Amino acid sequence: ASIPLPQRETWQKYSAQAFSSKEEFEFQKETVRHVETSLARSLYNCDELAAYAGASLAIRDRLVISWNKTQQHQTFVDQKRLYYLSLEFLMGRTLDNAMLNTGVKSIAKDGLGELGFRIEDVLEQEHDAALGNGGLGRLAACFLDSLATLNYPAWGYGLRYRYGIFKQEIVDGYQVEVPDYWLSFNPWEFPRFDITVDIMFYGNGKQCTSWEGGEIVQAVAYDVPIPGFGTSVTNNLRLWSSKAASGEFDFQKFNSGDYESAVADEQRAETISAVLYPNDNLDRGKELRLKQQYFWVAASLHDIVRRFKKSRRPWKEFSEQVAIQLNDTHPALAIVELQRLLIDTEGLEWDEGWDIVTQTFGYTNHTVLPEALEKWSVPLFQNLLPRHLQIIYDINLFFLQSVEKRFPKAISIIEESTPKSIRMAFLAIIGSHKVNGVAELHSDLIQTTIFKDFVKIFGPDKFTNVTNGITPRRWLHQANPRLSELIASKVGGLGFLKDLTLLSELENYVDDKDFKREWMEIKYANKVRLAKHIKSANGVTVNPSALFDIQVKRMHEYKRQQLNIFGVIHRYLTIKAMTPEERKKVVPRVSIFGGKAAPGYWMAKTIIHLINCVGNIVNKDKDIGDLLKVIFLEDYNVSKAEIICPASDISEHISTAGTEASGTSNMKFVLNGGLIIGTCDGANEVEDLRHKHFYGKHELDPDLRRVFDEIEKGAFGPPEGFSALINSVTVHGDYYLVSDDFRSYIQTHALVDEAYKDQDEWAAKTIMSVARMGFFSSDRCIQDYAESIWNIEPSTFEA
Ligand code: B1H
Ligand code: IMP
Repeated sequence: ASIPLPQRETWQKYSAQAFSSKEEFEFQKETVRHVETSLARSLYNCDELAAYAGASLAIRDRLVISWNKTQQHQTFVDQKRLYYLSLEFLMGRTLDNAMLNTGVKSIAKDGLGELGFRIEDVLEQEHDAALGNGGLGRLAACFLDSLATLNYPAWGYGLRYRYGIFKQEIVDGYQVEVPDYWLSFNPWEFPRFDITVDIMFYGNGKQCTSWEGGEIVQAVAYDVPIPGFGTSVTNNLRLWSSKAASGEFDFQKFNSGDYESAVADEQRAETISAVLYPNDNLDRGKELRLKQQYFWVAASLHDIVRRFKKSRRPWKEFSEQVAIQLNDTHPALAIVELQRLLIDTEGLEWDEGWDIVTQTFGYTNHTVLPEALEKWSVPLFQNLLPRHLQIIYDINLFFLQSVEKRFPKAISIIEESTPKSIRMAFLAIIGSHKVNGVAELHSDLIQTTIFKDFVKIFGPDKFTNVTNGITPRRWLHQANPRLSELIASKVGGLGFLKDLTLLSELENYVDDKDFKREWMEIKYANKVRLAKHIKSANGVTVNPSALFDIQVKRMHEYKRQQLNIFGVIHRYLTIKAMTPEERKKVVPRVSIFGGKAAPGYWMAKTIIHLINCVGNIVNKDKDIGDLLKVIFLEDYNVSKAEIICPASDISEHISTAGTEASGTSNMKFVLNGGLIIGTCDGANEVEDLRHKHFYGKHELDPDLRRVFDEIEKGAFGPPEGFSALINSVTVHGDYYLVSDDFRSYIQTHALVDEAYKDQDEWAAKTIMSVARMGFFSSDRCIQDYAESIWNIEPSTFEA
């Protein structure tokens, strides 16, 4: 419904202008106006939350103008767009980022000051948008920032969960999950009640070319503006929310007096987008999860196809206009759904359709862990999506026919288990034109192990690597403004935030005394800030001069927080056994942990409990004092990470060799001037070691034995709670090779202690590390995708 031609000139006369930094932004005036008119408050009842709301609405107004202009421009030029399909977008807070990206933070800071508020307190009011579990979801958020910053026409598509990842509380040392209802006030989303798609489930697809008689649920679009840094391009993230379809069906129920069951229908429909599955690197195969996937994929594809059709191009141009990236296999159903639309609805021949499909999709693999590779039970799938199952069988049949006989069942999409299951990774490979891993080692590994047969069939060109990256805007400029300023003063201004390779200039300052002093002062100030947080959250006083050793990430056995806490116990026992003279040489340490365990992951919860129990003993031990403190930070999330990453001296990335595809917090810590401890490559040795544990004799390292003895003696509380954790190492084959790596882990920490004593050399090491971080920007990563996979071009417009 656009405005008729004769009235458009008038309309344009009154149309709001896009924000330009030259234009005076009357922040105070607009904030007060929003507090008074949008919120109906006044100077007599404006608390920090209202100030946050008013400021957000004022900033939002600017953002929305650029957003509308960007969308109009992109529609007008009608070039190829990227669609990034991800079940997770771990965005964190928006206001601070929006102010920095649009260049109005200092105006807002001063303005809020004049109005009687500290900007830090106002920013604290915002609830994190936590629609993700961990690295995979945060990666999607960094990608959106880079796509907009680099002016690419790109949309994100996801689900608008009513509950994001649960809030973690620690009660008596145990994790307790609390629902995360984050939508009570969210100024950053725009409901589009006019943009809806009806999505069908169940029914029957027996006639081979159609699907009918199912249950219908409605998808409603909610749009979120994604501003680029230092550009007027503002892209769109579209999240779908489920509600009952408002057809005659409902009216009949209402009219016939069946009010209760009509409401029950409504609730069942709303359940689809109600909650994010809280598993990281784990597939549980639940029907509701499959419903979520299809609901989101079908709504998104419908929208993408509708937009494509507006330009009336022939179908063969589809993949010249549309690139769709699959963030892991969670959206792999999109391959099947597009083929279904093309052959069932649009009437294309199978082969015509299939060419379009395979030219359109790219698939990113994020994990080799077998328990994380998605499989769907065929009976469950058949019941929910009968027509899609037929299409999958056809895709599989044509694929198997096309390859030589020598490939056995190993490459079939259908696994001959009981019941049979659908291997989503295989479907994703077969239906895409490119498959990529997320780090050099990981990409090599998938090509030589889980996907090696497909490399033989399709050739090596279909497989590639795109090393992950992070956005330096949020993870340096926003999280660590002082460091960002200091760097800017040496590398020719803030331009490095858009070209991170400029950091290499810092190599010239590794011997600059003044620079190093300021560098270390900033680190110290960031540690003081974290120490304050620890004091208020944990009630423990930590010394900011101590070495801060941090491991924050989802709790998982493969990530080996257990190795870390066993090492901490070893350190504790070692210090306890020292003479006062020896103790003088000890480098004081604060071991900091944080991360959520999936609610059903019992072993991960046990590790959290052990960390808290150890902290409880060590932190109260007067004999140890400041030499060692052990902290578990409750409810690790994006906004806490922004405080934590700038405050590390050392961070830990110690997963079992070959298990962590990439990791991205490693990059955040180094970019903020921390060093890291990490596992070397060794994926090939892992299987041999596991075999030895099972069949050979394995002598437990005596120091690790001592750690276990102490736990078993009850030094940290009733030992029964920890027996499964110890047994997993001593009795059950030590799958994650904790005992194999314990010695070298302890030795590495000894090296760290020695290195930390020479603060000057330490400063030089951290500066050198930052100088070499240029590669790890998500801008480089997105450029790589754009050129080698998506074939899209940037596009700007006159603001
Ligand atoms: C990563 C996941 C993941 N890999 C299944 N795989 C999920 C798998 O809900 N699920 O079923 C959720 C998440 N997440 C992470 O991706 C890797 O472990 C990291 O190493 C990597 O840095 C990150 C981004 O590529
Ligand atoms: P869609 O492609 O129809 O989903 O539209 C996406 C956005 O592009 C809309 O919200 C508008 O901001 C903009 N837009 C859509 N159609 C037009 C058009 O015909 N001219 C200019 N902008 C448009």
